[in-house]
Amino acid sequence: MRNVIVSTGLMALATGIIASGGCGGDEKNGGGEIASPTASAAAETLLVELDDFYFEPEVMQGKLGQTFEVTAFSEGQQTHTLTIDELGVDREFPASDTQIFPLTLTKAGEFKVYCRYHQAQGMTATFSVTE
Ligand SMILES: [Cu+2]
Repeated sequence: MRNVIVSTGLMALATGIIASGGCGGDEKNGGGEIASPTASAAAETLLVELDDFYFEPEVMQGKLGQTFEVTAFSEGQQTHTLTIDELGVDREFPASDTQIFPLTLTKAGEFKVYCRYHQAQGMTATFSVTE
């Protein structure tokens, strides 16, 4: 009887390890296999286009503490960056590149979104984070 209980416990443990491994890309949640589906369903998608020489949308908005799944794609001929100093974002996009990454809004305020190469050409946008 005791042996049965122990081996069932081990099976559950092994299953838990395998399930956690499968969610490796979700380390921001740290909640294991039960929390992950809920958390990723709650993450809103934010589409950002980088082009020669502008961002679309020009104004992005969110709430303090919110996490977005950002899908950023470059439609330009030039290499661009998606840079937001205050939110710790600095990604470079060769022509036609697409990147998907999580973005947690850790500060409230109006932040400048810009391309490091083309901000002089007006390649800027605004990220507004409300409390
Ligand atoms: Cu640029």
